[in-house]
Amino acid sequence: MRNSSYLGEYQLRQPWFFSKLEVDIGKERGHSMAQVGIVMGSDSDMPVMAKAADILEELGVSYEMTIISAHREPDVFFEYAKSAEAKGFKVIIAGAGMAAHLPGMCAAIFPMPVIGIPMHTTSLGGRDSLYSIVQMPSGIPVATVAINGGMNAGLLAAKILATSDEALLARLKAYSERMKEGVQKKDARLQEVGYQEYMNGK
Ligand code: AIR
Repeated sequence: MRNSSYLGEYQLRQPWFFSKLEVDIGKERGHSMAQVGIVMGSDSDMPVMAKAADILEELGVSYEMTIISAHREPDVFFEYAKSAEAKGFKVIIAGAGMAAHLPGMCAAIFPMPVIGIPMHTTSLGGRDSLYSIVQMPSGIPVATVAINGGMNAGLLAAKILATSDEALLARLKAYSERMKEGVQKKDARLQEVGYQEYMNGK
């Protein structure tokens, strides 16, 4: 989805817009209330990055979502990465496509974990983004998830935060339990009706 009005529509539809408002109020007081910084190279990355935001919402983790292109506005990018620790971020989730330098450069500046999401691309199927993000030199790690792996990026950020947050850990365990029950329900139906009816009913 490369429609430039997409972001505006998404903001109107999604509750995170309201957390963003809270964060803006926090910013005026000189600090961010968000634990996770979600940053993407373009609004064309939004559908994938939204999946990270959705799971953080579900798990009750605060975040701030931003569009910054490391190539098209390097000064804005540098300011973002430099101020991220002071704003209170504990993890950054950075997604970009093509020559995707945003996650790696965030990791070069921000001293806490950076999770990189390689975007699928039409020309090279996302291998360009994947290699740009995963092949970091020694000393500057980026925890890279799958191509378009927005949801896992959000989950990984939550798991990192859960190492020092008992309540969040409990919510993550409950989430895993719901996932397990979902698979078991599917298998129970398969055993009951057989694969042909299962496929027809899908
Ligand atoms: N991008 C933007 N600035 C630097 C990079 N690498 C990436 C975006 C997006 C892709 O380029 O993250 O995945 C295409 O961006 P756009 O704005 O042309 O749709």
